[in-house]
Amino acid sequence: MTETPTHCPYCALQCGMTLGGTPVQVTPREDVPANRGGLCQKGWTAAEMLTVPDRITGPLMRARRGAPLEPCGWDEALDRIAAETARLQDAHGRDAIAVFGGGGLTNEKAYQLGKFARVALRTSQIDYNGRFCMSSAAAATNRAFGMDRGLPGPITDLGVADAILLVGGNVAETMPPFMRHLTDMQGRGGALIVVDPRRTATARQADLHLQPTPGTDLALANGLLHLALTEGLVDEAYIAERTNGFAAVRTVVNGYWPDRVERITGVPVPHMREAVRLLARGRRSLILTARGAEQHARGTDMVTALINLALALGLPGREGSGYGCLTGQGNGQGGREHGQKADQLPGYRKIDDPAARAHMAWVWGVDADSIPGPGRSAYELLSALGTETGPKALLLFGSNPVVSAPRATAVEERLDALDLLVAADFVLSETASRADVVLPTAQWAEESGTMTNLEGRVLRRREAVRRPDGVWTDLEIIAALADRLDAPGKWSTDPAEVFDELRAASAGGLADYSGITYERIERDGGVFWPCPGEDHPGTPRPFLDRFAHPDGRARFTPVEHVGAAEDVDDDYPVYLTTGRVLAQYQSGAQTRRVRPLVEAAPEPFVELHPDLAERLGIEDGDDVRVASRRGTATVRARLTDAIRHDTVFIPFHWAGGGRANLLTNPALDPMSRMPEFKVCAVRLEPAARVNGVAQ
Ligand SMILES: Nc1nc2c(c(=O)[nH]1)N[C@H]1C(S)=C(S)[C@@H](COP(=O)(O)OP(=O)(O)OC[C@H]3O[C@@H](n4cnc5c(=O)[nH]c(N)nc54)[C@H](O)[C@@H]3O)O[C@H]1N2
Ligand SMILES: Nc1nc2c(c(=O)[nH]1)N[C@H]1C(S)=C(S)[C@@H](COP(=O)(O)OP(=O)(O)OC[C@H]3O[C@@H](n4cnc5c(=O)[nH]c(N)nc54)[C@H](O)[C@@H]3O)O[C@H]1N2
Ligand code: SF4
Ligand SMILES: [Mo]
Repeated sequence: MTETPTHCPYCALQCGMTLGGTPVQVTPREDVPANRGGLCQKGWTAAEMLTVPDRITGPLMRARRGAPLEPCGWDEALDRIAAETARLQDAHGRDAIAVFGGGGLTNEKAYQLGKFARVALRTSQIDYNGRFCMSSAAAATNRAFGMDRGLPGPITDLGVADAILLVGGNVAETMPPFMRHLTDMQGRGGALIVVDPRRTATARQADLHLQPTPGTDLALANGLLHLALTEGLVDEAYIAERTNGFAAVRTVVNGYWPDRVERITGVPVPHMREAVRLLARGRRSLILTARGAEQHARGTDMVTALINLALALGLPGREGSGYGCLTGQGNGQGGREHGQKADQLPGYRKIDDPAARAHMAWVWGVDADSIPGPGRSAYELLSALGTETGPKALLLFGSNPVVSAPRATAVEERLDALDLLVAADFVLSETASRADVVLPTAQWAEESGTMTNLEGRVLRRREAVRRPDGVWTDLEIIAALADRLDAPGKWSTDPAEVFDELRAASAGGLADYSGITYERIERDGGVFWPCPGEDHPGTPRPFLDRFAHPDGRARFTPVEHVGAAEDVDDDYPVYLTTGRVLAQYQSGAQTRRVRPLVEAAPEPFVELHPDLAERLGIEDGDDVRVASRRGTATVRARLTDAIRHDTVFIPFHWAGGGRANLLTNPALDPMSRMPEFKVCAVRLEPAARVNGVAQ
């Protein structure tokens, strides 16, 4: 039986696994440092996705809005898309067609999708779900370091750290094998400090848990830096030698004296003092953020405050230390480098940079003037669909925004206002089921390509099983559409060929992949970018000698706490935060189809403190109506004293009336355009039951 070494279809840890046998069996790989023989329940059950009964194996189309989706041929489906595209672009201009991608797509697909938008459709209207994911951390690291790469070094650096401050990440549920690196560290005497409004499974493993009000991490970070200054813990020599701009930050954090920060965050002063001492105690410390610190209307500034702290302690650019963001989706890192972002060209180049445009025009064999400029960011794009001035058609590859976008009902209205919605997916997700044309794609183990994991290590995803008849790969779909649109240049359907083009496209850019080959990845177990030549070893730790700004220095930026975009008041007196549970992935389009995962996490719920529940007359297991200014969701109450009294938590993996995103606030960060998924104001009440159904 052939055994194929590959990686998990889900999150950014990209755990190594071997696939083999019939039916396909998953075996964890020992040779991949990220998981070293571990997998989470989603990884163990990943093969079940290959045989889900409602897999789509042929294109579907509806004759008109309101008519049912019916099977059709590939030519018919693709011809209709091409004809409608031409008609809409003739009538409304090139930007009439929008493209929405995903951080789960391989590097090859992400690159080809960006090229398709710019060269075949010549639309500026492309963005992707990564905007909802780590865009605030990306904006903050670009500002501070001149470059955005997830972790500052190999994941094994974590196991030998002296201390790790993890802000807004619940890795025990979102990347379970990641915990090994943290417990390795603790086993060697290192300290884990977790900042989370909930005492999560991760927080329970911590040496110190700080439990702030959602949306107050910036004040906390400034408070920690204030304490570091008063206790003489900042690294003045490093600040002088490797950074710019500390004076302004010093002035701002002066105003964040401990009692004030305790009032804003609810974190007791002794806990803050302890956290700073632990962080400053050894030579190797890391500050890591995940979505809890980033998905805010001031997410970029929040991450910046934490980077300021890291810089003041002299951590970034030293082996084994630094600041890192935990990317989320399987290719959350690579997906943000190769041009599916509204403002970006491949190699992490800026789309409004004339040199970048000239380079890409050369690679693509087109005129630089024909490459469109920057488009709308994800939520702005979704909100513009079908409006007077917005796109009239949307091509969707690898996202399910009906469940995952903020203020989901408004997004549904926009999708329904389109002339044409096309979804490429392997199942009828809630968004695909609203489409006019559905194109069935190959998935994960049925195709090959590369993924860049949270370390910045480029890995090989290998084909292990034959895809069902009637299903095309995303690259085949893009090539067939490019052909029908008479697009110039080459549109290969072979991932290896597309990767070679991507290498040339990225050459000289920040995310330079030009020295990475499939052979090298296989031989070395992955290659870290940047890797500007085949004789270059790759870059596990990018900032050891210099930061990526022209002067080689990191930049401090002073930032002030402003609080959540929507604060609690008499009408909506409770904070809502949202996130994940172990057994479900994202919008649930995949994991809600895998039986053991459904058994483990069958339905949405709201986590609330027993004291709050008592005040509201809610008991464990009751149906609860949770209302915000955007809408109402009905979910099951789960009482736990692990959450603050003033905050409730709803995971966002389910569709329908229990959707967390019926409630969330789409207030956007001014720099990253990240929506505020992690805090809004809600009201709770027991739900009435009519004939046994919660109302
Ligand atoms: N099981 C599972 N694993 C996943 C995913 C999944 O859907 N399911 N998705 C993957 C993806 S794409 C991503 S982005 C990652 C996300 O990984 P994480 O960031 O770890 O996941 P979340 O649950 O979104 O948020 C983490 C924590 O932030 C806390 N939090 C909420 N508000 C705040 C706040 O204001 N401040 C602070 N400090 N903390 C706050 C929440 O209580 C929560 O415990 O997970 C990846 N892995
Ligand atoms: N309230 C709230 N909302 C959130 C978040 C939160 O914390 N709270 N987190 C946000 C974050 S971090 C993220 S990353 C988003 C994610 O949310 P989504 O963008 O909805 O992500 P998925 O559910 O992974 O959707 C991927 C879809 O594409 C399909 N798919 C997977 N791989 C491929 C492929 O290779 N090709 C094609 N054509 N299709 C594919 C899957 O079947 C699925 O239907 O949700 C965001 N929404
Ligand atoms: S932690 Fe992530 S990559 Fe690893 S098995 Fe679980 S879902 Fe897959
Ligand atoms: Mo994400």
